[in-house]
Amino acid sequence: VTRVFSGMQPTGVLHLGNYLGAMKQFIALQEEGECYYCIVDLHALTIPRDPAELRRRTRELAGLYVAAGLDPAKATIFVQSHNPDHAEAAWLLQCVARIGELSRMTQFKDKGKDSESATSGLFTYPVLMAADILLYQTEVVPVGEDQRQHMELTRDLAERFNRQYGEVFTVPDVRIQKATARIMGLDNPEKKMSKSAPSEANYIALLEEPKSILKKFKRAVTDSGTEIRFDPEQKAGVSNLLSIYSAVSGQSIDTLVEQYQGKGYGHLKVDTAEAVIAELEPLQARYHQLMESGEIDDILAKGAKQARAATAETLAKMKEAMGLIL
Ligand code: AQP
Repeated sequence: VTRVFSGMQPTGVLHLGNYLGAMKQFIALQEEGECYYCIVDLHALTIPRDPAELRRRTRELAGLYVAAGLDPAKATIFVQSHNPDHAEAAWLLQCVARIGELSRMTQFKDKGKDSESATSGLFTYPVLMAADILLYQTEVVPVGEDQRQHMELTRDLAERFNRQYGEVFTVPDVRIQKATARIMGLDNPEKKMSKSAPSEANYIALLEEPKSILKKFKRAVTDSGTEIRFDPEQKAGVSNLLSIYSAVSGQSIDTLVEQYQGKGYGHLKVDTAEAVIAELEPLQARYHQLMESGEIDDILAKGAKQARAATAETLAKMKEAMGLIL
């Protein structure tokens, strides 16, 4: 069976981009692989957070994982900091990673490069991400397009470690779902939908009220034309609506384009909103039920045990290869 690992940060609200780009792949893969799905709370610390809010968001994300369809009987669902091997392996890998390659990470350049007060964790975070993945001898990592560069670094670090110290790691492959790899912001379809966007009009949160979802889609930025066709370059807004509608309805983009010939953007917006609401309604109902039941802490405790059991051997191999006494 294929080993699968991926994670999400318990920061901000989870949005439709995270769901379509990453989470839906997680759910599909749990049927065929040995899957580890992590809530990467240590990554969240790279930017100062309110501790109480971080704790709340961590449970919330676990609840969303399960409500969206991740099954703790099929996949290991756990919190990163509950398996101390991640932080330990990250240190070992920091002594393999180079300052030059970390300086080239675009996410670091965007978020922290010009700031003297950015934390050093923000700089080394891609190494922690590599440790997360490599510790599980992961073969496949389902992520959205924005993680491609971090995945290349992960592969480089695995190969370098294997060359320098002997074969310890599997070199993982990235899995990006082309059609939903980059869901764009509703208020600005030139940029990806993002939870750190300055305006709430940018994203649809997974727990958002139907009324608000409809309103945001109605106000989604499109273009001054009238023709509905799929052309991300010229018609980013309309194409984004088509991608979202197609992903939640299961209808192909070609079918949708045909269906909306001669109709206005307004129709497409309302129908996309309704399809999204229908997709999210059962998830929201399960989420509220689950959070009331208090089940989440048990699921996370079981996940932590399974995660620790899965990484002990690889961490020991890393230490031994690097010359530490076991
Ligand atoms: N717009 C997107 N379209 C498709 N996939 C996306 N992902 C994020 N945005 C989109 C994917 O979601 C997974 C979890 O991401 P994360 O928790 O690491 O957060 P992120 O990449 O930092 O997501 P955000 O929402 O964009 O947060 P900010 O604004 O803080 O950067 C990843 O697999 C990611 O690719």
